[in-house]
Amino acid sequence: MAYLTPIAVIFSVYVIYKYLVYPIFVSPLSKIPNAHFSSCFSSLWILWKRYKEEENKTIHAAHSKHGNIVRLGPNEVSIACVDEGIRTVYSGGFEKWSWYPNQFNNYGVPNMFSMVDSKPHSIRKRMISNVYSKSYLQSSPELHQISKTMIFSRLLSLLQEASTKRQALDVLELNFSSTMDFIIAFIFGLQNSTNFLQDIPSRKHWLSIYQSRRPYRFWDGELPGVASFLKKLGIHIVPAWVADASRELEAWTLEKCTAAASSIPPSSKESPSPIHPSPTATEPIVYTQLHTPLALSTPPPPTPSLLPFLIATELHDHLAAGHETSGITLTYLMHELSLRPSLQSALRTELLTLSPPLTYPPPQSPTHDHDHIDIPTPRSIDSLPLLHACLTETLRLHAAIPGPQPRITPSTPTSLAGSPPLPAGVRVSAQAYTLHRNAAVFPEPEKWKPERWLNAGEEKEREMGRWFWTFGSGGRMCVGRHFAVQEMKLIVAAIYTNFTTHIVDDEGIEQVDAYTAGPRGNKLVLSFEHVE
Ligand code: HEM
Ligand SMILES: *[C@@H]1O[C@H](CO)[C@@H](O)[C@H](O)[C@H]1NC(C)=O
Ligand SMILES: *[C@@H]1O[C@H](CO)[C@@H](O)[C@H](O)[C@H]1NC(C)=O
Ligand SMILES: CC(=O)N[C@H]1CO[C@H](CO)[C@@H](O)[C@@H]1O
Ligand SMILES: CC(=O)N[C@H]1CO[C@H](CO)[C@@H](O)[C@@H]1O
Repeated sequence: MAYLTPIAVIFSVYVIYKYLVYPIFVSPLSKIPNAHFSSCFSSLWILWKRYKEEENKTIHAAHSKHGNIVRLGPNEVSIACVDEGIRTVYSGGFEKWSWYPNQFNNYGVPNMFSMVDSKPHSIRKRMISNVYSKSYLQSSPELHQISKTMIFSRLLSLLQEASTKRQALDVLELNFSSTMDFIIAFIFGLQNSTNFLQDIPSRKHWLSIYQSRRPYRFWDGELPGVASFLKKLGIHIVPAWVADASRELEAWTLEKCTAAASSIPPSSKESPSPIHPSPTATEPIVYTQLHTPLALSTPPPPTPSLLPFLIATELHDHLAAGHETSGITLTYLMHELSLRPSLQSALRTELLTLSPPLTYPPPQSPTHDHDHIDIPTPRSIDSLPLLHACLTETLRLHAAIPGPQPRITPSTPTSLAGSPPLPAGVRVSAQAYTLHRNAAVFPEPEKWKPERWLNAGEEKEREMGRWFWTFGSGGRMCVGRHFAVQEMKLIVAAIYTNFTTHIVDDEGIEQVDAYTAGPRGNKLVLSFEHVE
């Protein structure tokens, strides 16, 4: 054994200590129950579960067995509680993990969702959040105009035609279309919006490239080094067309930004005079909101040519985050309602109290002049209790983003769920899927029961609210949640005022185990019948 020099001995002892003795026996994490016997010294098990798309299910099972905190890898834990749980992790001091920028940058440029550091994040969020606040959205003349156009000229006329012809519809695709048209019109202006509801070829093209990339997300998120190393050796685990698909979508968004820029009068780029909303044109609200402060920001963008990308990376994320999550939620809500005809009629009774009701064709407009029809105020739709309960319960049971939201422990050692203080740099996450299945808070958690949100009593409602995590919490909570809720309530109200729905084909309705979790079958086919 002549080659075993003292240096090699010291090195081996160090390696054994660092990779076995320390994580298994010494690390504060060693006091936390292991999800798998190997979790204390290896991440291979959890990586394998992620690769097989079983992560969320696996983590849920581990919490059911071991309690509110489990160890997933030598340097990774999952939590499933509110106190010393999501309140500690998501309300300050814990930055996002590199998993976000690895997957969610666009044009190679970070956006609000993918930024790791809280400082640039909060500057960006301050620029944007006003136009997504509830009070802004409820009183925005642009969104009012967009809503009338979407609901009466597009959605209801399309459903009326389908129901008259007794044609069943794939509501998943329909929902992606209506939520896309809504968010795009709000960001870029109605004149430069999509019309995915009616323009089926563009819709199919866009959605199919967007979704085709999903199976390759694992590599970018978890093992970005491995994919790029193998690529250098000429092995493409992520096919080249995935990058091409992303580039095509990014180019599409940049084009929309250019169009929005040209609809702001050039003389007043810094404080644009609003376009008066009309049935065909509205101000590009989010584009303008972002363009002005970014163009004037100090320090200025490193090069002026970066400015378009700073804007586009953000807006590209909003339209992606905005259409898919809301489309999935609407699909599950319509599925649950389609299973319950008597609930549909109770809901319709409630909807007919709106003033004016959302009946189609709209009573005030014999001429189909959309400037003269009106829709109920967002506030009045928002305050319908049964509609609210049905949506909230869907967001709970079928959270569109059900899985872990990874963060990193800060330099101040922090205890979680009764653990010893954890050192800096540990990956920690919670998942809505598990928080929403706490039977002490949500009895019979697997059942879709809107009544749990009706007359729950103040204390119970507060408790359920603390555990409700569909939109995350803290500084990185979903900025689009009020937009999503307002849009979804309006769409559901418009549909169930006029139609009843029945299931034609719901095969594969169960949710996939993925970051954004739609139905495995990628469809839900319903029939729409006129209300007598
Ligand atoms: C049902 C609909 C929606 C669901 C379930 C949802 C869910 C979420 C969740 C869970 C997060 C937090 C992620 C984390 O903590 O890492 C988030 C963040 C975010 N969402 Fe949504 N979202 C929805 C709709 C929207 C819409 C319509 C927009 C459009 C603007 C949007 C834009 C964003 C953005 C920009 C962030 C990042 C916020 C930040 O980091 O400060 N979302 N969303
Ligand atoms: C944006 O809208 C303007 C005004 O209607 C139109 O001239 C232009 O072609 C549109 N651009 C795109 C990319 O949709
Ligand atoms: C819209 O709803 C009203 C009342 O619920 C109903 O009388 C009318 O037939 C519906 N319109 C369509 C197109 O089904
Ligand atoms: C394997 C898999 O798809 N798991 C998902 C569970 O949820 C997280 C975050 O929500 C996703 O990133 C994972 O991909
Ligand atoms: C049934 C159906 O048409 N489903 C479509 C849903 O959307 C994806 C892309 O988003 C299409 O690939 C599916 O064909």
